[in-house]
Amino acid sequence: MEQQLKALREAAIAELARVTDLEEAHDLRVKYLGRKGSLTTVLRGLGGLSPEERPRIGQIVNELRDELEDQINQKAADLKKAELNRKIAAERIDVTLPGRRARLGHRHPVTLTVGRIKSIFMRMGFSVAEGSEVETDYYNFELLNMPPDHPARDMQDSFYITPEILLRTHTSPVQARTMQAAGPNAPVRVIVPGKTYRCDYDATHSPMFHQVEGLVIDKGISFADLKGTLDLFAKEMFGSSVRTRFRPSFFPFTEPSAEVDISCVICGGSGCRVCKGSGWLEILGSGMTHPRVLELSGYDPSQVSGFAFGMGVERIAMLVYGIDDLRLFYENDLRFLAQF
Ligand code: 2U9
Repeated sequence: MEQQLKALREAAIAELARVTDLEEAHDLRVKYLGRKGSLTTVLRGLGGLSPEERPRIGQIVNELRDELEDQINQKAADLKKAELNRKIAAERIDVTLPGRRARLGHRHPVTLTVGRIKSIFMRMGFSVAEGSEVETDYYNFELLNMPPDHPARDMQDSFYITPEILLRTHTSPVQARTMQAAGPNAPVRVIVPGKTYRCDYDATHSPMFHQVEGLVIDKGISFADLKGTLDLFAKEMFGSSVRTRFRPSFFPFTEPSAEVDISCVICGGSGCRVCKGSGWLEILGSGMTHPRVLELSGYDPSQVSGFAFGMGVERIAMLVYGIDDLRLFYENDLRFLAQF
């Protein structure tokens, strides 16, 4: 029995010397010390020994178990330590590596377009005004010659907060407020960029979109001023070779009113897919400020006259950059946005 234990000890120690990883150490522990392990089996066999021999052999078995347990634990600890050292060595930080550069963001194409529009009008002497995106029905509709039940209100399905308060459907309330603040008959030359809201969503409409509107009021302002200003704007925005065309139209706040087209930026006017063969692209709406609108904000239409215009910024940006779906502006896909 003693011989058998000695051989078992030597075999275990020799095997332990060959162990190279934690898994092998675990297997070895199971093989010798586990419930069905070699040493446990010997321990069970003690019952067959004589009562004199049993304590002595029992002690040897216990000592051997403790010894093997210690040695396997030691080996496992050594292996763990070696593994950790290996990891630390591999993860060594190279302090000489250049730092990772933070990617610089840039302006959104709609912001870029608002910026260009503003700068063109500012060079013509316009000032810039901004206002609230939440407005009263009075400023958004009534002061612009659209009393309750006016059919023009239906064209712009609005987001109402209460029956009196809504998200502005155009930036026009800011012009009305500008006129009131300037005082009766004081000259105004202002553009108003900003977010506007209408219940609409497809490839060319978004429930939130941007407008730039403008208003000029002074003594003797005529349709010629309107044409000259907007023709110059079109040439600055789309290139000096574009031509403009003024088509009769209707808005409740201007009379007469005109849609402004530019010669197609793609084909130059000969007709293509973008201009649907017409050679023209609509870029904005305009007109002479309606006498009633002047009156409603405290001006005297016998003393002063004015013109006004309004454009959708997304539409202008689509024409400038050649984009065919307005929804791209709001999907926040960097593959799209990084191109501007
Ligand atoms: C005041 C007086 C007049 C603003 C104007 C337009 C013509 C116009 C549309 C263009 C496409 C809106 O973005 S769009 O959907 N706008 O055509 N807007 S004149 O006229 C005013 C504004 C305020 C006191």
